[in-house]
Amino acid sequence: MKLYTTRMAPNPRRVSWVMAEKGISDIEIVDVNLLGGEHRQPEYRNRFTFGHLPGLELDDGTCFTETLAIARYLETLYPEPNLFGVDAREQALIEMWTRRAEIYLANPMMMYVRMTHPALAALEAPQPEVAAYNKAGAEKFMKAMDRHLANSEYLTDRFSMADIVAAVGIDFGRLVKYRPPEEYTHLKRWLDLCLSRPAGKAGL
Ligand SMILES: N[C@@H](CCC(=O)N[C@@H](CS)C(=O)NCC(=O)O)C(=O)O
Repeated sequence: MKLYTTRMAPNPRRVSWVMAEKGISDIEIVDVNLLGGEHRQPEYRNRFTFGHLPGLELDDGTCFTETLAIARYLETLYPEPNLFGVDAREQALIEMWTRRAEIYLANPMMMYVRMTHPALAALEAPQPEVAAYNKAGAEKFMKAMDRHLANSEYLTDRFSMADIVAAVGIDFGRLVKYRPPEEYTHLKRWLDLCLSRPAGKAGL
């Protein structure tokens, strides 16, 4: 199995984090030069259809992208520690928070940083108004998260994939020196807790 990935990028970091939580070390790592556009070359695109990182290539030649598809595949192969839920209730709650975190937080944060950081102009021309719109959208979700986290240590009853998606999404903002609004104290407590995990540094 080969993981096509790159350091510092948020989607690859989510998979690196999952691998570190599960102690997975037997997957070959192929470093792809994102800013150099290696993922947009025909060799990569033909393999994965999209020029997206991370991508997983199985030993039988099957290739797929999408962080959550890769993370779920790894969960099946390396079930412990469980990150996606052990019963119907837990699976539903983790799925809900994972989807919320990806749609309303991680994706807008990614667009905000991408439309702001000068080095990322190599991927797409910066557009300040798009950056501002996405930052505001992410912060609206952070406010709701802060309310929820006032009564919950993690997004669900215990640390899960949802926390990885949300924490990586917010922490990607560090690239443009972004910090969540200070009044979101419960969010800060939760973010520090997630980032202090040994696996929290994976992929940086
Ligand atoms: N929905 C995809 C998004 C993957 C994605 O956008 N990855 C970024 C790196 S964080 C990428 O490959 N960008 C390439 C580009 O924009 O050219 C996932 O969850 O894996």
